[in-house]
This record gives sequence, C-alpha cells and structure tokens, in this order.
Amino acid sequence: VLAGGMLYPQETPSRERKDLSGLWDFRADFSEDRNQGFRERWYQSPLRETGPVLDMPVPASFNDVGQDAKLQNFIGWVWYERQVMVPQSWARDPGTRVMLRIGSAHYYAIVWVNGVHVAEHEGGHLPFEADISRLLRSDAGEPCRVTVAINNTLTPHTLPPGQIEYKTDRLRYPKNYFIQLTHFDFFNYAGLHRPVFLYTTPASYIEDISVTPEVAQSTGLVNYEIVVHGSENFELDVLLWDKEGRAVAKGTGARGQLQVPDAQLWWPYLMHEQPAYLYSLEVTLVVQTGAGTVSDVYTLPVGIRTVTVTHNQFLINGKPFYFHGVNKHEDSDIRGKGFDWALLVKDFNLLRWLGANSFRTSHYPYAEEVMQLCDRYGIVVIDEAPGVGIVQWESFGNISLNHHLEVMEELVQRDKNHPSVVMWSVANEPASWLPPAAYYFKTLIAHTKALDPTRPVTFVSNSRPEADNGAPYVDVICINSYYSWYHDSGHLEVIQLQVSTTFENWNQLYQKPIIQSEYGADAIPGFHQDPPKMFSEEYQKVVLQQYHLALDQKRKDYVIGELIWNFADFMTDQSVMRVMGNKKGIFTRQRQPKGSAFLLRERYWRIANETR
Ligand code: BDP
Repeated sequence: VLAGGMLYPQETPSRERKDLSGLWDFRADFSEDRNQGFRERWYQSPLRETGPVLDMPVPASFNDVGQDAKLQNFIGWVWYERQVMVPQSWARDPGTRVMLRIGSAHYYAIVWVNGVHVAEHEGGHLPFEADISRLLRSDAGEPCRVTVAINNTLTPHTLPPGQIEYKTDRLRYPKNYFIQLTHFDFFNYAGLHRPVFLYTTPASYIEDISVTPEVAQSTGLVNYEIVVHGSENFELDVLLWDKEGRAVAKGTGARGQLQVPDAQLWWPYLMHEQPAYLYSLEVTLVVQTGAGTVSDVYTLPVGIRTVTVTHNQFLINGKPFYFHGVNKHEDSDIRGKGFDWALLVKDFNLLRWLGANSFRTSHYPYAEEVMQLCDRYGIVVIDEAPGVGIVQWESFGNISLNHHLEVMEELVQRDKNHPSVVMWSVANEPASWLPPAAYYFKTLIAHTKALDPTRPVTFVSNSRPEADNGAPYVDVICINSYYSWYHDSGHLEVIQLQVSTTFENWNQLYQKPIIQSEYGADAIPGFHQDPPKMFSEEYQKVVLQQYHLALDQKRKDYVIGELIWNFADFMTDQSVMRVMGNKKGIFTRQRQPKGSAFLLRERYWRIANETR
C-alpha cells in the first residue's frame, strides 16, 4: 500500500550528508493580508534584500527566541532562508542525486531552491523531501539558496484541527483582528522544528526497506522487502550483522526471509538483562550501467521482537508486558518544539532513572532521532498521530478523514521499522460520541491496519464506554481520566472507586486490554500543603497514590498499563486554567523532579522487579 520511501538520511560509503542546522534568515509576514511575501515573491531574490530579517536558529520554534510578543503569537506565513555551498562533486556529477530533506515544518510548507518551487507539504510533524539535483547542475559552483515559507494556521481540516476566529466588533477590536482557536492543550509552536539535511544517493538507489520480524522457537526470522529506484537491472545483497560484528544471515534479491538461529531478541528496558538488542541490516545495491558499476549501501538497525494482543494481555516476545511509563511533549524553554540533542539525552536519562519502560508520543509524531533512541534504549512507544482535538462535526468529514488517512501513511512509512514502536494511536480524545465518529474511526483504523498488519491500533478516549463510537474498532482501550481534578475537584477520596468503576465498565463492554493512558494533577513546584490542596506537590502525590491503588487491583487482570500525564511541565496557550503552562509534569519544564517523581520512581522499579 505504501509507495515511496522515507529512509532516514545516512552517511554510508555511497551517501553523503550535510546538516543545515544553524542560523537562517527569517522574516514573518506581518502585512494585513499576510500575503506580502507571495505578492512580492520573496523567494526570487535573497530574503534579506526584501526587507528586515532576523537571525533564526534551526532547529527551533520561532516563537520564544525573541522579545516580541507579536512574533511569539504570530499566525500566518513566516519565511526562512539560507545559502548553502554544495560540493562540486555533488553538483557536477550526473550520477549523484542530491536531496533536500526537511525533518518537519509546522504546519504547511512551500520550498524553493534558487527561486524554483521544489516541494510543498501539509502537516507539521513528518518529514518530506525534494530531489534538487537538476537545479544544481546548471548553477554548479554557485551557493544554493534554500527558501522555506511556513504557515502555522490551523483549520477544521488540518491535523490537529483549529479555527480562525475573526473579531468583527469594531468597537472592541482593531480592524482585521483574528485569533487562532485550538482544541488541544499545548502551545501551537511553529517553525523548522527538526534538522534539515542535504544528502546524496547514487542515481539508482535503495528507495525503501521494510522489515517485519517473527520468532519461531529460538530462531529469529527477518522478513525484508526492498524497493529500488532508477534501474530494472540490479543485484541486491542483504547481510545481517550482530552487535559483535559477525554476519549472522545473508540473502539476495528484493524480498526474502533471513533466519537467525538462537536470535537475541529486542526486549524492553528492565524486562531482560540485555534489553534493546539491535542487529544491523546492510543492504547493498549493485547496478551495471554503461559507465561501469554503481553501488548504493544503506544500513538499517533491526530489532527482532513480536507483539501480540489478547483480550486481556499485551505480549512482547510472548511475555506479558505492562506499560509503566509517561506521556511526553516535545517542549522546552526557549526552543519550544525545536529538536535538541542535550534535551533528548537528558529526557532519556530521566526515563531510565524513573524506571519508565514506555511512552506515548502525545499528541503528534516525535522527531526520528527520538525514535532511534527508543530502539537503542529499549523504550516502548505508542506512536501517536497528530489527531488531537477532533471535536467539531466538520473535522469528521471527508476532507479531514482523507488527510488523516494520508498522515497515517506518512507516519507508518516513517516509523514502520522501529522495534520500539508497538502500537499506533490514531487520535487523542476525539468527540467519539458523535455519530460520524463511527465511520471515521472504522475507516481510519482499517486503513492503518492495512498499512501495517503487524501492530495493534488504538485511539485514546475520554468518552463513556457505552457512548464511544470508535472503541469497537481498537485493539486496546486507552482511557484518560482526571478524577478529583476536573471532576470532584479537591475530593481525593472518590478517586479509587471512580477509577475502578471505569475499568469495570469498559471491561464488561469490550473485553479488551485497558491502558490508563493519562491521569494526573497540576502541581506548582515548591507549593506545599498538608492536608493536601490542589496545585500543591502533596496533592499531586496523593492523586497518583489513589490511582495506583485502583490500578493495582486490576493490574494482574486486564489493565495492561499506566502512563502518567505528564513527564514534564509544558507550555500552553494563555488561559485562566493555566499558570504559565500545564503543570501536571512530575518534572518541571527544566527537568527537575517534583515530589511525585520520587513516588513514581519507587513504583516503577517495584513493578519492573515484580514482572522481570
Ligand atoms: C487531557 C489531554 C491533555 C491535556 C490534559 C490536561 O489529553 O492534552 O493536557 O487533559 O488537561 O484531556 O492536563
């Protein structure tokens, strides 16, 4: 079903890569109709010649690096540009294919190279690329100008959806005044959030690799399928290397099955003494051309593991797996949603400290570099699409559904080979009680399963079980609840009963495994109250403890996981409900622990030791 590849750019004997991270020129289009840039064709000449530009770091959100509230809250088109010297060996060689690849641009992006339109992409969380070889050939030796226009406007048909509200009351608002409404609880950061690369491949190249592992007794089976572009007449060699550098299996041709006797399986963190074992699948393409032999090499990390769901269990490699983990956000001071290696490694060290074995990419796909680290650290992932805030009738219509189907194709295409990804989540807290949700989720989940028959599919519900029109189609029930926070505020004594009743109701109706996919309470670090009061660290701790009592009753039965909301405090829109953002983190936004982090740490290590 999946056409085209999206292999992560890699340096190999046949491929080179140039990272375009750094300072770019930047200009937000503040004109009244937000359209000056297109009227004046800012892509045709260097951006700095069109008017004043700012220095903008890439990757980063543009919102929080400056001192200007207008830019922080800007809605509309922003323009990014930088020059890059392309090595002559790339530009002049007709046998070299040069690609421009953007890790993500939130939300809608148009890309020009030297003023020529090369790509357009909708969706703020997935990569896209353009072949720019042709453009370089004619300009060999000149610096090449990359221009990206990005629009962060969200409409009922974007993912996530939003709305622009025009304020027409001329006595209360200035002319042409509008605001962006969203139906989700995080700041709509925008910009070039992830690395931008130039990379090369030979003209005939390995376009895509898919692996699906199986296990038969002690033998690991690696089914592979390779797509080659640019030649009909080629040879493919496939070698599987273990960690010690021994070749353990080999194959030839575009598809096949490798057999690994006594395979080392990929196990989650804390489930095995040697978790996260990765083999390397080295694919070599050899093409005979008039000019001689050309080869392309790509090496894919491969984890051998299986995932199975029964009516009350989630099995990894045939063993029951209990999700004790977190929900995250891509969010931090200054860089917003911009990718940052230091932050990433800090977060993974905190996950290990906490004894977390899993997280959900709430509420959108995370950077590819994050997924790679999950494979290497044994952190199990529920990979969520940006389907958050689907609550209006309009957003259940065909335009929205078709786009959602496309986003699932792009997501599965990007993440299908990660052993850490064990389940797809197509949405978070949609209005699944609305009648059109039935067709919407039936179609969306069937499509996702057709794209990837090897992984279960879910969406995260906050509906009542009997009213949920999407739940019949999921493999695992994921439920969010905020007892004694949004309901019965301040009444910690009701939590246990309400959580247990909720589990029982869902279980009775569906007989599917259940994950408590969110629960939590805001705590402002340093606020203390005894007896506990809302917003104190003590209150957050007791909410967690009460949930844990209910979870422990059902944990050995059909409840297969608990994911705290949230790993860390994060920024939101300004509102009376939020004090400088959402404070449900067990770590602060700066990644320092609140009291609840120690409580959770104790629990997660205890569960890990029990289930090991
Ligand atoms: C849930 C949402 C999550 C919010 C959380 C909250 O899924 O995105 O941040 O509530 O209100 O409903 O803290």
